[in-house]
Amino acid sequence: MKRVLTYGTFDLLHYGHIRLLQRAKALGDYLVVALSTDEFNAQKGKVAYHSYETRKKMLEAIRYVDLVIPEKCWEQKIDDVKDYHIDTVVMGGDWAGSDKFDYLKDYCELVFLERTPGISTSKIKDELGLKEAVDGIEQLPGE
Ligand code: C2G
Repeated sequence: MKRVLTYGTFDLLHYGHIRLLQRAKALGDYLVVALSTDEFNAQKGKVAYHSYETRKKMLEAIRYVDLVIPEKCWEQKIDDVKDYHIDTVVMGGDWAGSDKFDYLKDYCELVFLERTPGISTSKIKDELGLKEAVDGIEQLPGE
């Protein structure tokens, strides 16, 4: 059984995410998704619209996904590869060459897939005016 692992925030789940998961699963038999926690997103400078629990439930409903685990820090990847007996780590091409992933090629196969053009979570937020709304909520005092 070939086991595949990918990482991400997967907020406002969209077709680009689905295509990534579909192609990642096609590279093996079992797909693990390491989902960024809300706390780790803060480290990445991201604020997800959906909570970790909601994003996890949405991913678990996707036929290509076999297991969702938390991504809590940049440094957990080697342990993830070992703990889950991973053969291949897959990411979108925007991560190709990144020092956050390149070292993994000493531990497993590393595959970068072309990103789906024309769609992203930030584009959705911008076009639906969510960015201001989310920023607005963040700025409300005391909540
Ligand atoms: N993606 C894609 N096409 C898009 C948008 C995203 O192929 N149009 C891919 C990204 O390349 C990534 C995955 O979908 O592989 C998840 O995207 P994000 O949720 O934006 O992930 P990111 O914030 O880049 O988190 O430790 C690594 C990070 O957790 C990756």
